[in-house]
This record gives sequence, structure tokens and C-alpha cells, in this order.
Amino acid sequence: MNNNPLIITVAAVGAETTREQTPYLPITAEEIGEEAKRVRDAGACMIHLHVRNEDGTPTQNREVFRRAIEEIRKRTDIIVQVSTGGAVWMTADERAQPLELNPQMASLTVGTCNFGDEVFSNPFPLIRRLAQIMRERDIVPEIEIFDVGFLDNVRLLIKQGVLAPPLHFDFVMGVPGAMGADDALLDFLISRLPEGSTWSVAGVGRFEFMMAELAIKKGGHVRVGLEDNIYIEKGVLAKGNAELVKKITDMAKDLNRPLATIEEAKKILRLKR
Ligand code: KMH
Ligand code: ZN
Repeated sequence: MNNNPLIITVAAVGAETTREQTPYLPITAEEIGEEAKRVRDAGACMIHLHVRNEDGTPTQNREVFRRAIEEIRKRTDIIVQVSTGGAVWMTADERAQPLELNPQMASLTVGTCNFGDEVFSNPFPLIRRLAQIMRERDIVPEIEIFDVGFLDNVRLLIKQGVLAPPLHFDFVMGVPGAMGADDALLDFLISRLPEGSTWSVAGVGRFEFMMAELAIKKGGHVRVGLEDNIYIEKGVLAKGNAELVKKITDMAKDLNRPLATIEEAKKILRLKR
């Protein structure tokens, strides 16, 4: 059994979840700041951050990110990881905008896949460009793996000098159109990681808690949040992200995984600030 400190990341907002689906989705900068404090108090160390326009539509606008991060920083020391994935229709220029704020960390998706009825497009030139900006600004990437072949892309990107191990990965499992979510697949993914890697799992939809439990048992880290799943149990909406975090901290307690402090998380993730 693993007892290394557990990092819980909260994908609190996302680009696809709507207020029609759940009234608990934070949208404004103040709501995101309040939510960040609630999830930190509940035991999370990191927020995976998307932001929204006032009408609730997703945006990668730098100033909207700036305001949300300011509200987060007023209230909590949680690690901020901005999304560079944005929403499926966004251009590379839009997606890169939050990197101009020099966040501690940013997501970096390393391949293209179906995403429900859409395509999440990440051609190599876009990956190289986002990775280069992150390198120039000392922003640590979280490598998002939506499908198995993405790990082969990582090998290529390392060979080309675009990515430099050791790296932190997030296995996004259960997106319709990309890879599924099960124990054997997770073992396979872990077996294919470059040496020295750290990893977390984001189980999507009904896979969220099942995959979280497996990740905790195998010594990995966990991502939950309304971006990935809005239910606390079948047919029952989570009353916010903190309730999802609480379910993970209960699991961690049962499985003897201590929660990481912010300092421990920064060390594990090799953050520069
Ligand atoms: N919204 C998805 C299309 C990321 O944040 O890096 C992409 C996404 C990945 O959420
Ligand atoms: Zn995201």
C-alpha cells in the first residue's frame, strides 16, 4: 500500500459544464475565488482553472483569467494550474493567453482525439508552441493524456527536445471518443510512463470515483471536479466541488494516504514558484 502524500486537483469550472446542468457551477471571478477557498479547506492542493464570460460561455481571455486568479489569491494558497485546452473551437492564440500571466502550472494536451461529438484538436505545431512558452516562462506543464497513443507522442516530443523529463501526467479517462476507464488500462498507462514521472487520474462522468480509488491505491494523485463529473452519487448532484473533494479525502483516509501540504505538492510537482 502506498502512503506518499496525495495531491487532489479540482477541475472546478471546465469549459463544457453549464448552469443548466448544475446550479453549483462557479462562473464569476468572485465565485471561482470562493470555490477555490472551499476546495482548499476541504483538502485539495491545486485548481485546474478554466474561466467564463459573464454569460457563462467559456473564454481563454487573459484578463478574465487575471481577475479569477486575483480572487483566488485573496483567499487561498492553492496551486493554480491554468488550462491551455480551453474549448474545442478555440484557436491556438486564444488558448495560449493565460500563459502570459506566468501561472505556476498549465495543462498541455499532447494529441488529438474525439471529444463527444467534437474533435479536440492538438496538432504537433500547437503542442510545440505551448510547450515552448511554458519553458520560457518557467511554467510547469501537466501533460494531459486522453488516449493511449498520446504517450508515444510524449516520447517523440522528449526526443525532439520539446519536453524534458521528469514530467507530471494526468490520465483523463472515460471521455466519450477517447480512451476508456478501467484498472487494466491504468496499469498499462503507468507502465508506459517515462522514468521519474508523477501522475494523476481524472475519471470522467461515472468513472470519477472508481478511478480515484484506483489512483489512491496505486500511489498516484487524483483530479475531481465539476468539469469532469457533476454527481456525488448516481442521480444526485454534488453541491459544489468541495463535496467531491470530501469524498476523496474520506477515501484517502480509509486507504491510509495522507493529504499533501502545499509545500509537499510543490516539491512533488517540481514547481518553480
Ligand atoms: N475542454 C476540453 C476540450 C484542458 O483543460 O487542458 C479540453 C480540456 C483540457 O479541458
Ligand atoms: Zn480542462
